[in-house]
Amino acid sequence: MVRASLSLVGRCARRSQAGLSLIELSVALVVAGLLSWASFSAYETVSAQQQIEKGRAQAQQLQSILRAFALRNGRLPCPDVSAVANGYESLTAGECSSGSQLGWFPYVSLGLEIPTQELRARYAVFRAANADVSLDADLAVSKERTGDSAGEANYLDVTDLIAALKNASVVPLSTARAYLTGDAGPAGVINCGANAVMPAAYWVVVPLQDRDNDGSRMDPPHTMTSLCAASPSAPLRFASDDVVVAESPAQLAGWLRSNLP
Ligand SMILES: [Ca+2]
Ligand SMILES: [Ca+2]
Ligand SMILES: [Ca+2]
Repeated sequence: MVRASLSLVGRCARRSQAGLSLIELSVALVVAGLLSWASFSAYETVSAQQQIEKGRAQAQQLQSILRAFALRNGRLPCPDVSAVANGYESLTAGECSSGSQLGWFPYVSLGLEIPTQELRARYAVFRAANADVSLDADLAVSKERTGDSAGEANYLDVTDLIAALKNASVVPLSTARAYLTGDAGPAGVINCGANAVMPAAYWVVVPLQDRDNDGSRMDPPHTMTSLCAASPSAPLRFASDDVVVAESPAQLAGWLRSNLP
């Protein structure tokens, strides 16, 4: 009898031990789940940050190449307006097709390889052609604007682009040409319609991921058809990871003047 009740106590103890370890196991599973969720989120944050660093590096490289091209050719590149993004400037008879002011960055024409989708940049260039060459501000076309003749030192060179940039800086701001909106700070709200801040000689937008889930890698305020870009000083935003580099006509003219060959 004593032995029987002893063995009953033993069974109860074993059962309660089994019960406890089941509770412990489920607690352990929940903790493990939380830990792996936390480390996954941390991983996601880190890799998003790495992506943005990659986008910034890419955008800066494109800006250096644009500036070098401008110094050498006395104009800015013409956008690649092909639907397939083949990487070539959209030229007609060797000149930037009229009206081509927004498209893809012309990688191949500038000696680069076309990068992966998320790094493939949109590009806009300021174009305000004028029949009076002393007022012409078509930055994608090489034109003699400083009265030099063929064979003279400054014939069709960067000084003619600087003249076009000077003209561009006094063309009234228009949303029909490349321009910048604010930066959610000193330059005002990021709103293409309500806050056009300044003309852009060019802007480059590296889209990275589709952060606002609208099916396009471009995020607000950027769209595939808009001539508007956020100011490069705009901070990172929840619904946008797009990276912008841009210069106003005056800024680019200043850079070119201080880097004249
Ligand atoms: Ca000239
Ligand atoms: Ca994006
Ligand atoms: Ca998007």
